[in-house]
Amino acid sequence: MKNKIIIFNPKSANGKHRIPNSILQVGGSIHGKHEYVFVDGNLEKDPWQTINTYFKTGEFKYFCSTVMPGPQLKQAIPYTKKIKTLYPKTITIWGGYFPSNQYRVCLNSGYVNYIVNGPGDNTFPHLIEALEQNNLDEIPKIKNLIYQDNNGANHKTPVEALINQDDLAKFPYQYLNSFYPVNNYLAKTFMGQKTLSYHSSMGCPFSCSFCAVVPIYNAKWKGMSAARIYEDVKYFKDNYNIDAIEFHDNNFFTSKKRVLEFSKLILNDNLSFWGEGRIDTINKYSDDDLKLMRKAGCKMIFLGAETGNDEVLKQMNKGGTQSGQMIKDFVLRMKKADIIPELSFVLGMPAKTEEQVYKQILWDINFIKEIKTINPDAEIIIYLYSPVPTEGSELYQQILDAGFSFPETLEEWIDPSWESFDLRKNPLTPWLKPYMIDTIKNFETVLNGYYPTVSDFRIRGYKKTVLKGISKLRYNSGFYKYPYEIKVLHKIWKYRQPEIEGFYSE
Ligand code: B12
Ligand code: SF4
Repeated sequence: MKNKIIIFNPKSANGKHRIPNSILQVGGSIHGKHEYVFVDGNLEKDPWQTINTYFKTGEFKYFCSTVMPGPQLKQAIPYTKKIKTLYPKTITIWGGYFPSNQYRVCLNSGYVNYIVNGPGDNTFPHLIEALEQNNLDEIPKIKNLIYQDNNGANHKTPVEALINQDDLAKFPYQYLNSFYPVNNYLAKTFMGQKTLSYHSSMGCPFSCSFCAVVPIYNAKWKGMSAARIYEDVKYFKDNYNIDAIEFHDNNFFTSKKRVLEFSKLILNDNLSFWGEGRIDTINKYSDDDLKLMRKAGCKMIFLGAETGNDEVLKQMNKGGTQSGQMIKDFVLRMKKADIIPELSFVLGMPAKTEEQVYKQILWDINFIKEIKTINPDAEIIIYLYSPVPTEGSELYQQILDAGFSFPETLEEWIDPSWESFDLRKNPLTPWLKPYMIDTIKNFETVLNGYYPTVSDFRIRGYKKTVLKGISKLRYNSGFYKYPYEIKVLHKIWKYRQPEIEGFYSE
């Protein structure tokens, strides 16, 4: 009898949860070949108990976890450690953005055996096959794998070219449904009563120097065809009556042809959709293209504006043609197209002097206000710059020179200060001083008071009017310090910013 496999999604958010696409796709890669179970930490009261019950049967040999930085580490780390202590013969396999980027600390822990570096669709079945047949000579030949040999040396096998995404195994929705009713994942959001989360492409064709996608995908991107996406969408439309889709791709709008084909396919399905894209890419779409997308249901697009300063854009290696002026022109175009641009800004980039760091922050705050004047519906997401270990990049060298370093043990990663770092809320970067963080945070609070996000659909009517009213003077005068009155209202009304746990949903 073959050994069984646990595929685990550690808890990532408190609210209503999304379909765990990472583990779903990993499960799909071995579906029908190996016996496996899904454990979704988001939906289990006590995931450890569920996992332990499986292990107690003696039938399970593999503990496989997807791991994103931030809250998921709080279950991934202690559970994996405990499993290795209680069931030492277990083979532990991690995949996802955290272990792919921070593989040294994971392997050095001694309780993570294998890391799938980037896509697992071929790597995972190969690895399981090699381990099941005890064919250890095969391991170095498996692409996208990171592991430590018996002498403690780390090995990174070659990266596999991205596979044709239409060749991916069908996602095992029905099997997932046998563990957790899929209907429960279809949340009410600002877009619709039942929102499907879908991931239709891997990687991204750009190399922004601050982005965690780059070290893994090296500017490669491949997407499913519009027809394949539509197959799944139609399945959910017919079986679950969904009315909205959240595309979780890093860069959904990379191929205009694909987006327009998809828009045509869903034109009469009464759906709304949201996705992530780039300003300089979508700016190349014609007004008619935008019109078609809007008609098809495109309500909002998340876009990395990062900064309006062209010099800093260069430092970030946005790798395209984006400029401050383009951002302004673009938000106006989006206003005319009736699509909400959701712009993310990265504040707190390193600079030569403390004064320059602070000056840039104040400059960006004013730029954001200018954007809001051009298009008041534009949504603003503010992140503090959190370094990503892009070895060999100029920016990474700059941050190392400035005295920044990552934790050396996995346990340190679950320290609250590193958790905030992951959430891009407290960067622990030596050049960003506490007074600068205060300025950014206070501005953010005032901004969210004066312009509450539409994605938290509870904040409307009188709540919106009151928030706007009490924030107006601060917003207009630029006095952002101690905005306690706004914070209190945010707390009472449980205001949810979308950047940490996703859109408010119920
Ligand atoms: C959905 C999502 C979320 C959801 C999680 C919902 C859920 N189901 O649990 C929410 C909104 C909660 C979220 C939150 C955050 N997220 Co998030 N999230 C994503 C997003 C958009 C999609 C993930 C996904 O489903 N991908 C689809 C699957 C199919 O792809 P995949 O995960 O890469 O999986 C493949 C491989 O990686 C590998 N693999 C993955 N896991 C495993 C496991 C095993 C065992 C194996 C063998 C293989 C394997 O095989 C898979 C198939 O090929 C990604 C970006 C992206 N496009 O992936 C960001 C992303 C992972 N998030 C990110 C971040 C930073 C966060 C936050 C910290 C937010 C913040 N403030 O920025 C928070 C906090 C995390 C938390 N709360 O735990 C970053 C990680 C960056 C980094 N530094 O590593 C990403 C990459 C976005 C980005 N470009 O910045 N997130
Ligand atoms: S365009 Fe977005 S996803 Fe692509 S490298 Fe830049 S920040 Fe990362």
